[in-house]
Amino acid sequence: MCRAVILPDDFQMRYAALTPWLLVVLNPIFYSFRRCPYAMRARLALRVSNVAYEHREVALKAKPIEMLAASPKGTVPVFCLPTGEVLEQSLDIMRWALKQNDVEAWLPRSPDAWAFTNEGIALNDGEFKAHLDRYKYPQRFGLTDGWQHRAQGAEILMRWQAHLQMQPFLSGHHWGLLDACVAPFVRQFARTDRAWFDSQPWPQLVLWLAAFENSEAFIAVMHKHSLWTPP
Ligand SMILES: N[C@@H](CCC(=O)N[C@@H](CS)C(=O)NCC(=O)O)C(=O)O
Repeated sequence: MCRAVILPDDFQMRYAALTPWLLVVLNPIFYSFRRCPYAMRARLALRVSNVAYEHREVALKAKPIEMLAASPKGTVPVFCLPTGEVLEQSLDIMRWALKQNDVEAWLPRSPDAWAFTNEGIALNDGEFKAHLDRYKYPQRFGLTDGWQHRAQGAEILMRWQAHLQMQPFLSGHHWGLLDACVAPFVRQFARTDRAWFDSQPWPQLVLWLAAFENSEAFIAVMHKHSLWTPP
């Protein structure tokens, strides 16, 4: 359970219009893990939206029963709204947050921009994430090394490099949803062997990643929280 307030089952449907008012009096609860790239991108969107919420830092090896009761699938991030609605996907949390407040115009503004963003996120979360995991942890996948997957992940990064040669951000002229979704994963890829990453023929990608890692937003969302313990 997210909280002790008991709301009727059909509350969301009947009183959806009350959500902004409920948010004023009750903070949503956010279960997070600092190093998780999915949680990172959700934190980036929550921060820019300026929505108030209660941060609950969890250990993946000892997830609190409160989180598992709200979201039995057991992955972070999880976002529990005061209406009783539970968002269990980082992308849903990001879209929800930006729908509340998108002051920096992270959301795409045209159907074409949406299509490009959605395709890019699917590529990142699907193919790229699979290569990243196998490059970083080959033994977990019964591989002797991850070089093949590093090369395949690099092909995708070269596509980002091609975009960044034409525009400063993946989302266009300013940082947006696609950048925030992809950057935490590119960061993991880069950190596996930084010297190798920095010496590849993708100078714009290196600069884009460095700007992200040094940004106020990234530093803020990487704040170290103590583990949450139930009161
Ligand atoms: N599709 C999910 C993926 C979330 C995910 O896989 N999170 C990882 C941590 S980075 C997790 O919680 N894994 C469960 C575990 O390690 O026990 C999302 O976008 O939120």
